[in-house]
Amino acid sequence: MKGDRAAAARLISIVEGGGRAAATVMRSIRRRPSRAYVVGVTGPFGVGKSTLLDAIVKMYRMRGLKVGVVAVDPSSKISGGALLGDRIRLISNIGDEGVFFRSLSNRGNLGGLSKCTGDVVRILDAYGSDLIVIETVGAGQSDVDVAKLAHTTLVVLTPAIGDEIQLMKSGLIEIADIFVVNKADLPDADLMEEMLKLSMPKDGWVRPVIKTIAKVGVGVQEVVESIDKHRKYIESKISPRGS
Ligand SMILES: Nc1nc2c(ncn2[C@@H]2O[C@H](COP(=O)(O)OP(=O)(O)O)[C@@H](O)[C@H]2O)c(=O)[nH]1
Ligand SMILES: [Mg+2]
Repeated sequence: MKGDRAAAARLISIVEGGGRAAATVMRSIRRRPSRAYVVGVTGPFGVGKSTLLDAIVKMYRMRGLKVGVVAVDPSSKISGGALLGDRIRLISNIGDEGVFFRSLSNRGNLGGLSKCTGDVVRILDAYGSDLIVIETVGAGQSDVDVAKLAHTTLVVLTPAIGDEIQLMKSGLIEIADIFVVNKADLPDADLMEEMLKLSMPKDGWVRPVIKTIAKVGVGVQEVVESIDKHRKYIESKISPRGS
């Protein structure tokens, strides 16, 4: 709570371990009201979530915000290398004391990953983060759960995901507050954009569809502006008089 980085890292490890020690940590952390704004970034594997996240974090850092990043990795054989990939890609923000990055894996944490993510968010909040970004692989229950933790949920897709039906079935459409069509340098980005624009508003919020080329930073500014706009929108719903 004094902003000690090493202490925060240690507390996260304790919470990952679970059991009595974790419960004790969380009991004292939960007494403190949360204040950080939480953004979820989800979508299928390889669409460019980490790349986009990295660019978004950089923009918020330029505003002087302290940022926490939680990458939830399902640690399957397929994505075994993703953990390292994420670490390397996020290197542009590593070494920056204003960014706290942590990967979580569900190894030995069966069924508890979502709970653990929530606890880690609370710890990074107590540590003093202004903004916390959670990245999940768009593969089921953990995404739906993460959407509950996040104030604003970004669903990242690419033009290549042509199969509309499969997309609907994945449940990703329902949880989005903002759609991002990344890899807009590939063909058919407009098609994907148009398709997503047909989706229903969520709680009266008309969900923006933003095309990006995250690897070169195109459209990232617009994504950040949409996050800010959505934040204002939900805050106006919670306290209409701004109190
Ligand atoms: N063509 C293209 N490739 C991109 C873009 N953004 C990211 N990538 C690449 O897509 C791959 C997967 O990116 P990554 O951020 O790891 O995806 P994640 O699995 O969703 O986190 C990497 O090779 C990136 O360089 C983009 O806008 N256009
Ligand atoms: Mg990633």
